[in-house]
Amino acid sequence: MVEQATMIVVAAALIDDQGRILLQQRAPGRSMAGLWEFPGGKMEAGERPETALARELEEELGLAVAAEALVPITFASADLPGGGGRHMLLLLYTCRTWDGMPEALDAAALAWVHPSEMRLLPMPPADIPFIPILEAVLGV
Ligand code: 9L3
Ligand code: MG
Repeated sequence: MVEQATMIVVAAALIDDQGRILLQQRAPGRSMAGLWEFPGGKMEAGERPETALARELEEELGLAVAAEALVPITFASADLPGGGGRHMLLLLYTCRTWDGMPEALDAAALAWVHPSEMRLLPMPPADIPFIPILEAVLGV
């Protein structure tokens, strides 16, 4: 059996001054198209998680984020889509300060939502366990 490294995915809950969180809708043609996720993506070999997440937020949203603005909150493991028994580890950070206005450079759409509204949007299975944890962080 060939050993494969666990895929590590870093993701951010960007929180605005009204306590809303930014979700992006995965674009058509991608895996899990149409689902609303916390922005982020795969950590590349040799990258620190915060560096990887800042890179993803620049690529996907056009934002400049300082590594110190990324606060690690929790993690979850999930099966990789497509079966095969491979899994990924998803690391969630919060972020309350950034430079720029988020743009959907990679996603089909962006939405600022209150944590309670997240349950109305279809999300990747890996992201759903983060909702009650973010509610606790935000005190709602
Ligand atoms: N994924 C799940 N939830 C997220 C993110 C950013 C990513 N919040 C999953 C989707 C893919 C894998 O992680 O299966 C890699 O993500 P991408 O590189 O396709 O964005
Ligand atoms: Mg991504």
